[in-house]
Amino acid sequence: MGRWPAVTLAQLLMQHKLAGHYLTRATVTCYVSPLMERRERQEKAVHGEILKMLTSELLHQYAQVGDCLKLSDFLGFPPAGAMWAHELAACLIPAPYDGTTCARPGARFGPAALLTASCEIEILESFSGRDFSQIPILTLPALPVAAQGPEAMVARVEDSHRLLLSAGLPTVMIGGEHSLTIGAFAAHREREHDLVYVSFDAHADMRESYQGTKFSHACVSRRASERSPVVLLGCRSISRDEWGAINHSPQITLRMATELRGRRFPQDVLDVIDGRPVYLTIDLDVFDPPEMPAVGTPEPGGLGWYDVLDAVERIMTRSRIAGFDIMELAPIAGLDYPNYFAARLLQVLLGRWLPECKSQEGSSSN
Ligand SMILES: [Mn+2]
Repeated sequence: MGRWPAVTLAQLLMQHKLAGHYLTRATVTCYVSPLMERRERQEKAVHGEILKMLTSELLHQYAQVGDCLKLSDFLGFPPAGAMWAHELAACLIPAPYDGTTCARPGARFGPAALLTASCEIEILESFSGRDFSQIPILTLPALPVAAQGPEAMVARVEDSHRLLLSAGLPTVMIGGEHSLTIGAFAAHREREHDLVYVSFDAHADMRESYQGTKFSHACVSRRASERSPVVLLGCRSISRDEWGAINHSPQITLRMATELRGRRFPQDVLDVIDGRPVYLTIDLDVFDPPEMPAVGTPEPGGLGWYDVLDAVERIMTRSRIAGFDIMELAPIAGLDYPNYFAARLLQVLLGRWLPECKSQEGSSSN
């Protein structure tokens, strides 16, 4: 019980591509007998090389059809030492989409900018003291964009997450605009019905619909609130209608940026979460624009680096984070700092998050 199915990395890459391309529920699992797995492990060094060749061949095929780009591996590392999918610590899903962005577009370039910057940051992560060269993290090819519109793209994100989660893989999405979180959250919510949606965002994203679609970046929290309790942290831009929706819904807890600035954290938020699993979404515009200017819709008076990290740490003392995403990086040409900021944020969050996943994995297989 609790054993993750054995899926080779190459199969996973192929399945991910199929899921993105055809929106199917492609069969994800390929079970092998324990005996065979043991033999494979003995031959791991050899197979690792075969895997590498197979993977690069698959990626070459993607490039040929032009629908699935392989970006840099996070921190410049392929998932060293991992041969089977269940040996991976996490899968990163780059989602380069900004189809409903209404202010400055560019979030489609966010995943590539974050991953490129990540290749230059220190492998040893100072906050957790973890050596990331020893953590097998798979950076999947960029999710192919659905040209039909945001609903189709959200469905594609949902299918991809569902596929990876069914293989027991912890997922992290790199955006891309915030609307895609609707799909990621839906896939997680399907597996964990008591999931709480926790959002760090300058905006409430509580609109019923926006510019003709319910799958806009401005409607993310509203869609989540239809299924689960929602906690909005760091807000400072809310429309009159959104205030109405927030005040009328017992499902929603709102804490403005002023309540979190200065490394403070409203303790009562933990009572709302109350030990339930959390899906965490970070819209980078929650940060103060001088710290994080590379977002489509900046708002003054945001949170600082340590405000957010402290808050996440407080949440993790009481709850398990089921999955998370970092969204809305819209790179500014000639200004690299925000890309490094986003890359380091991903690394620090992974450093805090992954031990929890691994301990869970240990306890579930016993
Ligand atoms: Mn926002």
